[in-house]
Amino acid sequence: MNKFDVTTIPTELIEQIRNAEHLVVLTGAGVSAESGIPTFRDAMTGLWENYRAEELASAGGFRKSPPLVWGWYEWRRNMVLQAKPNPAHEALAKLATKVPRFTLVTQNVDNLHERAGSIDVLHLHGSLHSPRCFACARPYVFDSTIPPEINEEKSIEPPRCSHCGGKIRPGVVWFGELLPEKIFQQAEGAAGKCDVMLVIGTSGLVFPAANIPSIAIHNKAITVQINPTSTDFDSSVTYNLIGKAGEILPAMMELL
Ligand code: BV8
Ligand code: ZN
Repeated sequence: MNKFDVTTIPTELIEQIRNAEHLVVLTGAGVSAESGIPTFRDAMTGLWENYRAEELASAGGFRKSPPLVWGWYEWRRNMVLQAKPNPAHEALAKLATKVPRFTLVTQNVDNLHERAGSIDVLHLHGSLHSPRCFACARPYVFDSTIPPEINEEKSIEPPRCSHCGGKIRPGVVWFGELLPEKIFQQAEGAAGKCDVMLVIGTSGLVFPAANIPSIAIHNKAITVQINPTSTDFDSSVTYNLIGKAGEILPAMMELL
């Protein structure tokens, strides 16, 4: 794919971001792609290639085969801990300082936004870094910050809860599970009040997270999609910037 041509960023968009009262950003797996983190569907490789993501990322999938699912999450967590935030994460952390109000909502379960300096990130789908007991929900603390060397893809027996002996599960929201209510309400509220929203690196296939941009569009906010491929948002956003987040966002910051 050829490099994004920064001169195609409309000047009126830069003005609109500069004058934004409340800027909301929604990110999906695409914002971590340039950190080398496979997007959700790309993560179905090796041991997991014969499974649908919706199957593994579910309580039923975990009940059926805890080691297969726990191994998938530990492989993903290990990748995240070995990865670094990319220029897209860094640009968003800087962007927060340019406007009076800024809300960052993410569908991602990695901690790359935080490691780039973003604060108060609303994680709609939880986090790889906050496991808990599947039985009593007590939080579990990984016994070492550097995960076991899980480079190859393998099944791993999940650890046990020291309180009740239950299996430890990833701290993510699985398919069929409710999103964290307060966090989702905060995200919906921000989407309903913002005057500008950036929708970055999401295919918009997963609900109810995919409703967030529609709330902003309905609320007549200026909406901008940043994605190299087309999505259902193409025809309803104000601006569609076709390209990689790691190229477009730093270019935008230069112009701001
Ligand atoms: C629920 C954590 C209710 C786990 C994830 C309507 C309303 C409500 C629910 C539903 C509904 N219709 C269907 C449902 C059910 C289901 C759903 O949405 N299914 C889909 C498959 C149709 N939703 C649920 O189950 C939700 N729960 O609604 O509960 C309920 C519950 C109980 C009883 C009654 C009702 C829970 C959904 C949360 C699932 N958990 N993540 C984990 O990570 O393992 S979702 C997961 O997949 C990700 O978090 C992400 O949100 C989603 C998609 O992942 P990806 O495809 O990887 O990423 P993304 O979509 O962001 O696509 C990548 C994009 O990046 C692409 O567009 C690509 O072009 C772009 N890109 C690539 N490189 C770059 C780039 N962009 C910019 N720069 C680049 N360099
Ligand atoms: Zn327990």
